[in-house]
Amino acid sequence: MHVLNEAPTLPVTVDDKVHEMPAAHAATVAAAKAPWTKPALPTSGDPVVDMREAIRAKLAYVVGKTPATARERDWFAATALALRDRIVDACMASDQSVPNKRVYYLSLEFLIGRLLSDAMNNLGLVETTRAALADLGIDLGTVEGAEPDAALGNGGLGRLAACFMESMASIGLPAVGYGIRYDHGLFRQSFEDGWQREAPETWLAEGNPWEFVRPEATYAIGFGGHVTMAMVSEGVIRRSWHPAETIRAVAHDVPVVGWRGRNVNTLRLWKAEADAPVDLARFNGGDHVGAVASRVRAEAISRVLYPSDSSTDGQELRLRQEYFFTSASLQDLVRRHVTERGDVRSLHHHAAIQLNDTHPAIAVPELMRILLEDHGLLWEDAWHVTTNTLNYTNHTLLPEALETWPVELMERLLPRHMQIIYLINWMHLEEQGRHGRHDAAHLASVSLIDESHGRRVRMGHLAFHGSRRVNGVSALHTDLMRSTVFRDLHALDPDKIVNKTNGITFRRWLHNANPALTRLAVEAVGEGVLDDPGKLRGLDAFAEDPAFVARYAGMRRGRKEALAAIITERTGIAVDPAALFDVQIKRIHEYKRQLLNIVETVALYQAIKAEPHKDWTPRVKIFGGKAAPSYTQAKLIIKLAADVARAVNDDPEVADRLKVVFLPNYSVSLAEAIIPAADLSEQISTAGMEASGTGNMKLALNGALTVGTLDGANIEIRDHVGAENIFIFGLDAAGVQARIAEPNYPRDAILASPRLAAALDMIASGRFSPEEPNRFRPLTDDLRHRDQYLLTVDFEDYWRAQREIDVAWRNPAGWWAKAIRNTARMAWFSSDRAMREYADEIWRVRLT
Ligand code: 26V
Repeated sequence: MHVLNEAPTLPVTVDDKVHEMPAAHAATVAAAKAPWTKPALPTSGDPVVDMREAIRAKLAYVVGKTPATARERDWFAATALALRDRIVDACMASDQSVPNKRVYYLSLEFLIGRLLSDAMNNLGLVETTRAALADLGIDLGTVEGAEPDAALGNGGLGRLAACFMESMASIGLPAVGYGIRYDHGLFRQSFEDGWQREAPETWLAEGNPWEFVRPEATYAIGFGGHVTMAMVSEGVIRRSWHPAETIRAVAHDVPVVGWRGRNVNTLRLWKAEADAPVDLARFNGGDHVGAVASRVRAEAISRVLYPSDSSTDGQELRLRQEYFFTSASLQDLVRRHVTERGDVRSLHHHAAIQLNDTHPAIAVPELMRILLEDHGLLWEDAWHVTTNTLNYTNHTLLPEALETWPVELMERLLPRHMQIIYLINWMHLEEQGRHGRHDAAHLASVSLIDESHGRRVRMGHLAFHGSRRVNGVSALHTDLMRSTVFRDLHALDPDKIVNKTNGITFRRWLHNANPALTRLAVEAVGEGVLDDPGKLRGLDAFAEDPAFVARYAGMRRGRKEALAAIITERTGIAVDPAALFDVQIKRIHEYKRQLLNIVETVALYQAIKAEPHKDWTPRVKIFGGKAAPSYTQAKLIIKLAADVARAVNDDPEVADRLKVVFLPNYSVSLAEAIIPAADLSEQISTAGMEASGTGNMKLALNGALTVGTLDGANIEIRDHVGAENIFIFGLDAAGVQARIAEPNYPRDAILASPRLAAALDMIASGRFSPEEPNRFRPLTDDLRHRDQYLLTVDFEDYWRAQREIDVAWRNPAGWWAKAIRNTARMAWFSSDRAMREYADEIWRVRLT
């Protein structure tokens, strides 16, 4: 047997002691620590005047406009640039010393939305900026509205990464987020006769005032080619990779300022550029188009965000994106570590890397490759460093969303990595043998390669095996990880899987999105609530205080009037702000069961028509969310919602007691407008299928009552807000598994519920689609014969819960008491709490 690498045997520390810094590097670090003094720009002593002049200067000298010619977008750029200077000041003023340990958060998605209000609020400059702009005759709200959303994510996973970045900066955790600077974020959604249409999103069309381009942080990323082997000394073999193609990754930094401006972290997004802009040989040969072909191919990597989060289509470009950003990020952080500490062997003492789902799982072989090839470590040492630096978060157990890549594709695109994966796997399986586990079924289940339908690399298994800690995102989801997808791997190392229930940043989802509620909270329990969400608990004492309740209800009424105006402006539908606003906002997925909500809407419609004179509780059903462009069934669900909306909204017999609205182009900004106006939050996924949910937390925090299943974080929300303040229905995860195993479940459930049968019949009859009567047969046939998501089974209990909600709404004092208790008891769901738990138990970073 040969040795796996030729590196000289240097001592490797296996403990967690901090290393002595070699003298040469100590000097570099000392130079970096030289104190920074702020440029002595003139100041008037009046912060509003200073801000006004700063904005005027940016408008003139950077944007190149006068107040007379400036458009709203220009005012936004000028304001953002003026604020960015303050962020730089805050950054330079904060502790510049090298932290003992940094967190690196690798995510293919950061759904950050708009940044202006975040930055102003965290710097305490909202009122100063408002007054400065007012001096110039400009309304702050208009300027905020001119900022495009940075929609660099699909949904929950990407938004979680954005909340975590904000929280890490706020709690003073030194961190760098790494991702891709997509030219085009998530597509823009519009409706054409109720059908979803997609258009490219163009957030960078007029540049991005928040970012700093860092051409000095550029890395070469290889693809394809071949691997050579050389015997460098007796029995010592070194392999090296010779890529056929290299692409440049150029850093673009977005500063992330924390609460009260105390800390500033960086979100480093990579842009793909060609090694050479034109192929000169081809150009000179007259092939002018061919000469730029490789550039087009290279730059395609950061061109567009993949708009599906429901199934892997195994496209090569997606794998290229994953490797591109993972390699650039690892090269960057290893270089930073070596510059600061001099010795790559201590990487795990000073860096904790978090893999946000499996999208960066190629980090396992890539970090190994860097350590083996670029730094000459021995295999065992490289493996020690790798598996003590990496950690992996799983965000879904749905089989169709678990990433696997064909071995053949990996061998072609990343031949060296495939070799490393084979070797990791070989050692992993050998280890099983040493523990007496020779049975084929066990080995097949823990292998990094799935051999059952073609040979594919299981990215979840790879990330799991290469990580020190693996976490789920709610208590239930983590339990299911242990008992299902990762059962056998978990048995090998029972301490590896830990739970870290998700959280949300209260700065964005309470303070910025809902200043009226924030003011109420501050008045009731004091300013301290802005720093310590635990103080929200004090609101409990006001839940039945008539004066407070009146103000809380008034606050909600204001938000509902504002949302009603948006609804009318965007859909032409008039809604009554006094009605119950019933909200389901999230990606359109069968497991999230928007269809359950629509079928219940149809049943309610039939009930109203049957008893038109009954005193029905007025409701507005509000939907928002995008379907993946290739997800046919999800797009048909949107169309059904639109067709039902048309019938219901126009029916004089319903007389406004039921309205159905589908707001187009759901986004972070739209969420910020909807959530404070919601009375009811629909969290109705099939139990066991929603890993956590975070919209559920945002809505409950803002005082919406939840109607939900015992799924994901709903269970923990119930535990916090109290079972009497939430409406739970349906089967639990164990019940779902048991019921799926029973034959005939959809048929039995439909037979048992005449109401459900009638609603399905109405949809199937073409009543909502007279121009195409069979349009919704794919939906109704599926429910009648398959119903993978147990909609029919949960329907009756959902109906019961909804009628209970109708009754509860008719008792305003009771309703508002529940709503206030929801707000009061949601503090635990702050992403600050989540980040402290990660810091303690996964990253082992001490917070100062
Ligand atoms: C999966 C895939 C599959 C391959 C194609 C591209 C793609 C893109 C994204 C994903 C990730 C889907 C997983 C996800 O978003 N999970 C959500 O994570 C939230 C944060 O933890 C959690 O609250 C949601 O319950 C969970 O669905």
